[in-house]
Amino acid sequence: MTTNSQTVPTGAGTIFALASGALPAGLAVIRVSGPAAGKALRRLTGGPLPRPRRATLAALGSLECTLDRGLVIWFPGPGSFTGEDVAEFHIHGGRAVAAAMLAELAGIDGLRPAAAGEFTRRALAAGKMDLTAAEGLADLVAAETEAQRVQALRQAGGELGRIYDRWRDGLTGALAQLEAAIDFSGEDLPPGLTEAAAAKVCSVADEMDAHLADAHRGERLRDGLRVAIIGAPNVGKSSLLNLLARRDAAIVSDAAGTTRDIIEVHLDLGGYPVLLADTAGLGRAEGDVEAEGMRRALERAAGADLKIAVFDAVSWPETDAATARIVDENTLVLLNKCDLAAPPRDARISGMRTIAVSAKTGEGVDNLLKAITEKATVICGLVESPALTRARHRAGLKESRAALGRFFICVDEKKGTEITAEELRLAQRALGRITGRVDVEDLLDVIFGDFCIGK
Ligand SMILES: Nc1nc2c(ncn2[C@@H]2O[C@H](COP(=O)(O)OP(=O)(O)OP(=O)(O)O)[C@@H](O)[C@H]2O)c(=O)[nH]1
Ligand SMILES: [Mg+2]
Repeated sequence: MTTNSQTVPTGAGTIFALASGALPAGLAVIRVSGPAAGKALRRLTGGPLPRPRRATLAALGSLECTLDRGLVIWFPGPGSFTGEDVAEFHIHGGRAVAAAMLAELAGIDGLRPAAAGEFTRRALAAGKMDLTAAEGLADLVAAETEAQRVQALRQAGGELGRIYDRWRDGLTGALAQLEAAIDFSGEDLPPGLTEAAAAKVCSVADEMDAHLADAHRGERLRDGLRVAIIGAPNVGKSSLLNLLARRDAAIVSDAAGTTRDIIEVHLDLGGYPVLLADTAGLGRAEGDVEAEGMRRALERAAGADLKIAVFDAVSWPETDAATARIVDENTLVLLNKCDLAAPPRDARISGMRTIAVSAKTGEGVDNLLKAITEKATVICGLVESPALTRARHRAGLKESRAALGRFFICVDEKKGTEITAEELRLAQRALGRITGRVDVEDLLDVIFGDFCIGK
């Protein structure tokens, strides 16, 4: 079984920080964690510790003056977020109230302000969560859309970490069998020991391959789907962006070549995070600026998860060749300006069905939104098994899988048991780095550079 052997170096002492968001607000939450948390709670309430995990109303402050009236909650360790004694103060969210409370806490012996991410570091140190769960928690705080929230909540609950732990346990079992072979070499060994170990490893490798062949869906959902609007000048690309964004993000005019650079807007479309890009019209470049605009447009189209190719309904069935060339199965094909000319329902371009819209009247936009959401569900929708969500996870898994590949070669070529076992150890270690079961010290600064919770 997995043992939690993490040792996370954290600063000593009792830390405190504002755990809630920007002030002023209705409420603010200050969290204190460490051996002096109980002392801080008693000092600020002027009474005994309240019953654990019960919100209790108290006047907060010093003997001389009350700073605020609020709720306090006492979480004695180890049953707390950090595993240490934790006190929470739910106060009014005024700037002066929070500042006075923080100053009062700073004046208590043994207390100091928390460093970025320090509460989470302590939770990791106490084995309250693995590294993927801590990342999930950061993603949950950052989640802007419904699908992101669900993915982050699953990861924060440890779903992803449990899969990697299970694989690591599988490799540990196989390694134990090989190590037995090393220990008893020269003596009579049960036949087929290496083969039995290899069979175990094989099932882990198969699961890993399936997990890695996910078309980056978890990362796409976390980072946002990149959607590019492409088309000839004046077909209504910027009008469409503005309509979807519900604001005038891009300049619209009847002069061809209005948009020269890429204009991006962040949207929540059907629960999916979308980074929608308007681009310069494709056509004949009149000068260097137009040429560069077109180059950027094509580059964006090539890097997009989904393209929206816009054609003019008025000139249909004549279509712009440069736009038609980039149409593939990852493209939604639009005939815009259908308020001026209604194309037939079965109009196709480059073999793809078209969606008739009018960026001017909003006609057909519901169909477009539905089509985008359907594509997004295919590209990054949640599936039953949790998806990896960061390049860090992918790199660790690839490293682990590569070591397993070398392990299989060693088995096939009947290399020494010692060399064979070493590959398993490397694979196991790479998995352990993802969950922070090993080498977590090296990873923390990288990870905590990324986010901070509770500070
Ligand atoms: N009637 C009608 N006019 C539209 C529609 N969409 C856009 N237009 C008009 O078409 C002109 C060009 O619109 P834009 O949105 O600037 O077109 P664009 O594709 O971004 O053009 P460039 O940036 O120059 O490549 C403007 O006058 C718009 O008002 C539509 O659905 N119906
Ligand atoms: Mg434009």
